[in-house]
Amino acid sequence: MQESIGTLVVAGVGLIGGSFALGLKRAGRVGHVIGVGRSPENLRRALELGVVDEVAQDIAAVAGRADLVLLATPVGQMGALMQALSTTLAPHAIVTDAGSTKGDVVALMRAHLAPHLARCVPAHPIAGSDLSGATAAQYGLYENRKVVLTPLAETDSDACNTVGALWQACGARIERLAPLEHDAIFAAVSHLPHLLAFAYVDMIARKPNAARCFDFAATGFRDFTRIAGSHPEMWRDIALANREALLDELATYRATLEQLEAAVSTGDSARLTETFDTARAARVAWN
Ligand code: TYR
Repeated sequence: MQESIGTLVVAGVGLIGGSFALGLKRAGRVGHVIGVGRSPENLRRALELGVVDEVAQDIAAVAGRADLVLLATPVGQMGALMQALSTTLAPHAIVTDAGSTKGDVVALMRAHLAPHLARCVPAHPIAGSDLSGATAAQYGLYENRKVVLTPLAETDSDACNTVGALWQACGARIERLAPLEHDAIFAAVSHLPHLLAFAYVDMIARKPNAARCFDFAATGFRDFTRIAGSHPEMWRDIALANREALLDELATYRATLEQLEAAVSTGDSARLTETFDTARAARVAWN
């Protein structure tokens, strides 16, 4: 297992990839960071801010120098990146990712990096915010956050432990899950609420009196909708990548809403109280 790495290639130098690079730099665990991305403007800022030491627009041009590649783009771009990597990667190089979905990333690794699976470590840092881009990157983002690893049967323990150690150097705690369980859990506690927040704000924005509504919206609105300010492309890709689990959660949520709708319409106060009591107790216990 390596405690530190020579050259890190980060594809997607945003909040997540940028904060990983910064965390490793502060911990003295990385020698050189190459940032790869589609936006020259974002890469320029990443360089200026010292998040990366060098930039490139084409991952194939720099992947051969990588000891570790972190894919931190929206998951919809990861297949093409893996394909571009596959021919140039050094045999020892580790490939990991920061995608919010894991079943699709595992399948993409199998499809594009078949000869390299021993060095593939699918991962999901449970951290972030509604902010995005290199300017949002920060040193302490992963302090006391969970990072879930979903290694393949083929992943060697050296690669897995190295990735774990690097996240720990950023302050994170390592957990392991099977990809299927991972995707079911995050459909419920992350992907569904993001979809709901987007749907709800979209609904309000389309009202004829939207401006008046936003004018009077206050704390409850802010708390419920912060995540509707998240990166649209990232969340589109997550919704499509985890579609089955997300559809299950949506169906359950719809049924729950319909029950509440019936309770409101029939004036079933016992039903409303029961739902609110259960929810409140669970939420208070979680906090
Ligand atoms: N969007 C979440 C927030 O604003 C952060 C997050 C997003 C965490 C995606 C994990 C993840 O997969 O709090």
